Amino acid sequence: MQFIKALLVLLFLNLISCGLNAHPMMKRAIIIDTDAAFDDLLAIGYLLNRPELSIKAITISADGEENCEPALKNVMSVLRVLKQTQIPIACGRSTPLRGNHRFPQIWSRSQQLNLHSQSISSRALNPNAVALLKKILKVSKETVDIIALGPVTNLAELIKSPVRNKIHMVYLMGGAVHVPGNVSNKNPNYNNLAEWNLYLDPYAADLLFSSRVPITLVPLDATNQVPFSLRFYQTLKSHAKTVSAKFFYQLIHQNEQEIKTHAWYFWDVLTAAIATDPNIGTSKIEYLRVLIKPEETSGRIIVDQQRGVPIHVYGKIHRQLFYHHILQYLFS
Ligand code: AGV
Ligand code: CA
Repeated sequence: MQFIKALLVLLFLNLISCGLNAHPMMKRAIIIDTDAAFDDLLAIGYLLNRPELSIKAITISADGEENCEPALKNVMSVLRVLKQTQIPIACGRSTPLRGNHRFPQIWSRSQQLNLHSQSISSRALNPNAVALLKKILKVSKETVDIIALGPVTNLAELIKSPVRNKIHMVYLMGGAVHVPGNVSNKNPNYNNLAEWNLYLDPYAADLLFSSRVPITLVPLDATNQVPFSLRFYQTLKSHAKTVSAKFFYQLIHQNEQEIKTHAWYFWDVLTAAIATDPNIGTSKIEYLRVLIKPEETSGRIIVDQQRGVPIHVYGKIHRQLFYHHILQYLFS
């Protein structure tokens, strides 16, 4: 009798724990929207290496740092190295929804990266990112997080569709809230308050912000705290032992010059890390809005208690914890 009682108690406890933990093996669904620059590739590598995530698709914002074809090739190189070529990828349109802001062509690093050995089918070059995003959201049983690492052109088109209700959170690298922007770095007299990702398609950024889709913003205020320091670069070198760590080290090494001039940050990698570990920094709600016009302030974020929308904004970052994550998920 005693034995049966104990068995029943055990059975009961087991049922409760299953109920609390309905799908212990369920992975968190993620979509990455990226302009496939060099730190985007590190961010993608980081996310692919996090075991608790399931990356459902990678879409290219082709009006950012890279055009569609080199961007696809860059992303495919990462998928090959990490043996995850089954993940669907698609290009978005190559122009902003409105306006004519563009990246300086010399910043396109894909030629330097020399990753272009693979061939791309002409079908992959069709700008069907928005269709892929809609499909993934439609078939997904649970809500999906989107990690946005470039201009938000694709997302602004996506949120016109009712499937936007399946978006749980957009983690966005972009903007400068209480610090100067980076668009003016090459020309200090020009729009010194905007950040590149929002500047390239300010109209799309405004649509996304005003849509009320939940946004967690990782602006320059946060990313300025995680530079590619020379010291950390040396640490990465000594950790580059596996095939994939060597690949990522090589990517970084190709940009040694920028790292030495202190112009580089782990912009997108920090955003990916925050999406997976919110305790890497602290955030608070701010009421924000994106300016589209006039040109001198186009793409700039302003705090506006009346007309702004509530957004989770990251401020202070625990730099050591973040660097530790890079070593653990990109270099081991
Ligand atoms: O503004 C930061 C965004 C991030 O998504 N990008 C780089 C990251 O991928 C644009 C950018 C700012 N400064 C740059 C950038 C620079 N000096 N070189 C290339 N891209
Ligand atoms: Ca980027």
